Amino acid sequence: MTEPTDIDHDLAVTSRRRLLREGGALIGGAVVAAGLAGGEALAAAETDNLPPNVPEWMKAPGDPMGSQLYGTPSPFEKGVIKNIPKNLPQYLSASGRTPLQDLDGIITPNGLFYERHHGGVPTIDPAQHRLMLHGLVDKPLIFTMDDLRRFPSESHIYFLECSGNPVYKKPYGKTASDLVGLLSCAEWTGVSLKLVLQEAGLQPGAKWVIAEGADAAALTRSIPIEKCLDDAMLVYSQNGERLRPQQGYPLRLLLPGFEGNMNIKWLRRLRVAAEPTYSREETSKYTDLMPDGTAREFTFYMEAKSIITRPSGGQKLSAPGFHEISGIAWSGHGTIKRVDVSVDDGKSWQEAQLQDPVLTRALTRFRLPWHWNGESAVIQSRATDETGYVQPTLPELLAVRGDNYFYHNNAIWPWRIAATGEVTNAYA
Ligand SMILES: Nc1nc2c(c(=O)[nH]1)N[C@H]1C(S)=C(S)[C@@H](COP(=O)(O)O)O[C@H]1N2
Ligand SMILES: [Mo]
Repeated sequence: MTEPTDIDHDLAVTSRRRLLREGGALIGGAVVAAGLAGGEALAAAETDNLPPNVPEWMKAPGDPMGSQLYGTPSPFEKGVIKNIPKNLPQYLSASGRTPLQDLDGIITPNGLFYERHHGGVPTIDPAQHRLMLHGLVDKPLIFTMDDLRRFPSESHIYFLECSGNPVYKKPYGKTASDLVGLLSCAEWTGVSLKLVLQEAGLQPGAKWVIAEGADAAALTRSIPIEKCLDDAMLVYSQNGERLRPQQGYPLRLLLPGFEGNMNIKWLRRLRVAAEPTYSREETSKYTDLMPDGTAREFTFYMEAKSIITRPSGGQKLSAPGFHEISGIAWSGHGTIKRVDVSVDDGKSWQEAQLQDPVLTRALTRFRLPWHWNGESAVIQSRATDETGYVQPTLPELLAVRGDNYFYHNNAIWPWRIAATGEVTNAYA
């Protein structure tokens, strides 16, 4: 117990015991009172920092300015990191997932943006980087980064998702991140690809743009011209700062709503062509085999999908009573129209509230207030996008696509809540 601070002078000095007794009423209900009582479990030294005492961090000035020239999260948040599987070789072909269950809102902080590389992360000097534009154009051009920054710029919030998110058959993994963490959302700034193509002048017969990355994989994909003349962007900034090396510094292609793989990072070349190039990544990979033996190639759009991130796998409900169910929904085809949530293993559904802004081809946050009665339950969410398309269940998806399918799994993922409050993957 120490000196009261200024704010206390008109208050009677309260004892810790009295606060605990009245705390629930003061801050609104049993949930919070239980939280205060939880403080009892703290070590004696730590309770010195609890009300009504003045905590130790108020007794001396904090760290001076300048101790961090680039900010980092609180040391108490050190567990909120990318999810990088330890059992997989992470050398050339690598992936690291966003910890979706630890994030709020719709924007992924740059340090937690998912990564997927096929030839490592190149270190590119922007002064030596060029974008070459050639093929079926009137005037082939080579741009420096400065040239590209002289074009009028634009910023948009879009999600990016790998089409192997998750692999198709058995949704393995414990957490939301394990399941669909190859998904992130950022505000991207760059130049409209249409503007840059117009600068070179498209020739008749220009139907595809072949994009190539400057990494050791020289990752190459064919993009239909319609997309290039619509909302495609050449991006140099992400959430206000320059792209991270992992996201394609200094320049990447951003194709809103299209599968992650087509969003070429470290972009060095655009060749305008009459035909697609049939690269490895669009034939042997990212193509799905249908039950009738035909290959579903050039699928492009990521279909409507959603997942509950809180409560989700690996978390634990502390006690029965009020819990907010919260999650994210997205669709490559446009905006999310509605999200329905079931708390009774799919028997009935309730419409969740969508958090503004609801943006096209961006993550949309949804919420549903819930009273957990303390019994085991299965909870899940189902997204509907502006086209009216409804996210399928896994059995529905398997019935249509069969056993040889591999990518593009947009099924519903139910979470099982045990009577203990523990949350697990209901399919695991
Ligand atoms: N040049 C290049 N571009 C690339 C890749 C790559 O390995 N090299 N990976 C692709 C894949 S499979 C995905 S899912 C996205 C991942 O983008 P991110 O690492 O910024 O999340 O980039 C795509 N663009
Ligand atoms: Mo990917």
